[in-house]
Amino acid sequence: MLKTSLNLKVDRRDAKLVMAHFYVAFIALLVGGLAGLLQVLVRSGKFELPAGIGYYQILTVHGVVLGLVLTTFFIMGFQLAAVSKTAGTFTNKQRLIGWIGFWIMTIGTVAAAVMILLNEASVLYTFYAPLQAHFVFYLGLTLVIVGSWAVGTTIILKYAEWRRANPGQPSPLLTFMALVNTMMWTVATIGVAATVLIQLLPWSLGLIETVNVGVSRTLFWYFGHPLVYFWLLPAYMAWYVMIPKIIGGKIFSDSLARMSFILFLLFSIPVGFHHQLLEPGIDPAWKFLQVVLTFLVIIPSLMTAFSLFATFESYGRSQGATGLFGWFKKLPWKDARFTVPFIGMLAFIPAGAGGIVNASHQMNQVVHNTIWVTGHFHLTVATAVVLTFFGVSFWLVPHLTGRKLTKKINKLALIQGYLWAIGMTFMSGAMHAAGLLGAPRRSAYSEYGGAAQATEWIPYQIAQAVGGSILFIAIILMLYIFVNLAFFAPKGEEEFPVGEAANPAEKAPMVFENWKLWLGITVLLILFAYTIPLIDLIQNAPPGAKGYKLW
Ligand code: HAS
Repeated sequence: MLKTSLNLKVDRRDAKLVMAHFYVAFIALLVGGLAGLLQVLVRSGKFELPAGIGYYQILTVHGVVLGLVLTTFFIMGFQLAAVSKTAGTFTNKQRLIGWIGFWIMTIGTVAAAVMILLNEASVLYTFYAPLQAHFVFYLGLTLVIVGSWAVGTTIILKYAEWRRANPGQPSPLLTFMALVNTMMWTVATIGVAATVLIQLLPWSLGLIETVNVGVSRTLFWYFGHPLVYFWLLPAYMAWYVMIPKIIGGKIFSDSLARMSFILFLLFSIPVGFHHQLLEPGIDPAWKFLQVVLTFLVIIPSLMTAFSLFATFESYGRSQGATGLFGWFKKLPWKDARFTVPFIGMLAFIPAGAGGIVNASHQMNQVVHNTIWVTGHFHLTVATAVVLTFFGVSFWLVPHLTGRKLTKKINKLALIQGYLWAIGMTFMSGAMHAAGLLGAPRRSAYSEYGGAAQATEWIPYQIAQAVGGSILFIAIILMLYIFVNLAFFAPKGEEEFPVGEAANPAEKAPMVFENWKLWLGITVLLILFAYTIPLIDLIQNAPPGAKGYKLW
């Protein structure tokens, strides 16, 4: 064990910074969850929004607040906690930069949220041009990103300090992972910052009249795909490092975990075209290349699945399990810190399979822009990732607030996880099925003039409403648990679980810490995958688009 990974508790001052991020994240869960409930009710055809509130306004609230705000704030808080715990307490300067970042992100969030609530920015979370929002919305999003860079700087500075103090040593695994995710995020957000600052902001201010839609979507997806791995990697941090400790087992291999994170850094970014397979203006050869790279980014997830199975099986066998699946019974099913993220892992198997369908160029033609895709991302981000974040909160929030996860709350947490699994099976299952029948995504309820095909979708839309309502109950339960763990649970000590590798003698190769090498390959891959298609999109652009406000 390295000396700095012996930090028993996250320092109180660091804990405050982490909790500040969590407060925003859980407020976002409330607001976004409510919007989600309203949406499924509207889409069932049995309910209309009151007071002239628009469906697309609510959909924008839901996507932005859950997809961008909840995730970014939770992840930044979680990574700060992980680094503080394993690389040591932040210096005052590092923490100050973290606080500055937190406030910039919060101000940006409020600005964007106010514009959506005023119905000035009902452009959905992808804010595709030529839909045009109020400039304050774009400004708000810019601030969220700039703020996240500042918080990321805190992590990078701590990592650098640790490396200086421990020359020749591999950094603590959790710190390493948080660093990789921070670097991926930084490289990826350059794309969205570019489209917002160079295209959308001046366009919404009237400084330029038209916008090149192809370029703006390409820059968005250059960011949009690594964005989903930015959500996923913190869940993988919990799966690789915390879950083994919680069950009483070991990390299968420290080096394998690092390698899978490096592969994410390399392959997460040059794959954005798999979101644009049906868009004109991009040569199919470049789409094909990015589909191949997409299949490469599946490999680290398969490595993760392998490693998790190995951890579970080794632990089960060490407890006397026999037979092919005997280990399954030995897992601590009554511990919500394990079971709730485990439901997330289970969901990630069909979720990942769905992703592979999406990425397959021809099959994408069947599912693209149908509600199948919505079903896919409710299994990935809204189950695998979010249930893992909830599982983390069950021990991290009391650890930070000096309280205990009681038996009663543990039980409620389990119920919350089961409810989520049931609600999501209904909702996401129905979305997948309706999508295959052609039901569009991003659309309010419509009978499409009584078309026979549209009537086929209605039973599935009712199933979505049933599932969505169960999910909303689970959200309320989660909020109750969060408030309890933050303010009311009995005082005490809650463990911050950090697993150890099965073979402690195995030292991770130092080449994993060679950032010039990894960032160099990352940049080369990006240049290779994007330079020519982007030049093409600019040189052979159709006339630019004026802004539209269709709501
Ligand atoms: Fe995706 C669209 C392809 C993963 C999120 N995706 C989306 C959108 C979102 C999203 C939000 O190629 C919609 C964007 C929009 O608004 O338009 N996705 C993939 C592929 C993967 C993938 C190939 N997606 C994710 C993750 C997300 C996410 C992760 C969020 C966190 N996705 C696509 C494509 C589209 C797309 C196309 C565009 C569709 C279109 O046309 O618009 C892969 O990374 C998936 C790999 C995963 C696996 C599974 C590994 C399983 C593990 C669990 C092990 C379980 C254990 C427990 C050990 C190979 C690690 C088991 C125990 C037992 C006892 C059984």
